Amino acid sequence: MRRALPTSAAICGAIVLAAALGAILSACGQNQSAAIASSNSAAATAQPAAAPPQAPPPSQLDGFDAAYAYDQTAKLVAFGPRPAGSDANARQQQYIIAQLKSYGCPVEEDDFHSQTPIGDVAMKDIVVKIPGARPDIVLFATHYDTKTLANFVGADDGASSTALMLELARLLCARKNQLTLWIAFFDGEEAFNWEWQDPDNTYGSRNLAAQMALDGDLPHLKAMLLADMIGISNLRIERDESSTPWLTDLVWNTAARLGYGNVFVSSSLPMDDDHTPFLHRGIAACDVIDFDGAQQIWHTTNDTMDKIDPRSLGITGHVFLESFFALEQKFH
Ligand code: 1BN
Ligand code: ZN
Repeated sequence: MRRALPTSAAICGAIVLAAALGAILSACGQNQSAAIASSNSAAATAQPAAAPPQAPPPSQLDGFDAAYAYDQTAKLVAFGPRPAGSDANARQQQYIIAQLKSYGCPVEEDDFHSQTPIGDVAMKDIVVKIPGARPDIVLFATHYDTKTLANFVGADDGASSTALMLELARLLCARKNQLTLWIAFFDGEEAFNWEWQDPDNTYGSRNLAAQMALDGDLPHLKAMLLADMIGISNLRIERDESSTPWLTDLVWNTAARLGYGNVFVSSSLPMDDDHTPFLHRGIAACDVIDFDGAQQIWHTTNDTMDKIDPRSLGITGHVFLESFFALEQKFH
């Protein structure tokens, strides 16, 4: 392990203890025979959920806890469909903010309104701003809203990269960083119409890029790394043709050095996503997305927790951490 970063064991311990206590208390509150009868009938009909593959230990991933990121993915999915403007989206916002604050992260909320095909929608970008020794900024980003589609819970498309960023925030808010690091959780990435057609998409990232320009932060922004759809098994991430070549090289070279050359492959595809508003403003940006591999489940009700593999979260988390360290070397 390259640096001592905090473990999530203490947090997990508290959560497990609270969950166990809750389960005992609720079981105690039920009529015992009714509880046994209902658990017997559930056992007769329900298929046992397959256990997820074993996550690599944090000691192999610079401290990144892939099992914890997997649990966070499940917790986000449990909010149900969470398109921008929905009640579930608002509950998820409060959960993300509470998690970040529990890690000691400095959190800012940016509330804004967007004109969309369904009218005015209130949205919120959540941005962690971790001061570093230098004013140069690296921006990590994800979107946390889900596509408007009945029963769509976005385990891969929305939850996986949001959980990844939560775990990166837990580690990097506790580290003394050389570069200033911002971690953005964007609302409103998804189009409200079925088709992805400008300007009906990337509402949250367009809002942050415009805000950074207004506030004079954009000249300090050296690199933007976006994660989207990084949670499925047999992850295979192609280079994005519209991303900035030197930054894509830095990420792909980092992945190869870590032994993930079979995941971060050399073929490419063109992507439009939350990095685009930053590219349009002249910022180096890179989209880390497994779009091809996830096409079977993309924007379908099959994008569910059983498709998520903690090993994929671990690989992506490891690559983001080491890419940040490589950027610290580059801009020292
Ligand atoms: C990613 C996840 N995207 C939407 N949900 C962006 C995208 C836009 C992907 C167009 C494919 C085509
Ligand atoms: Zn999507």
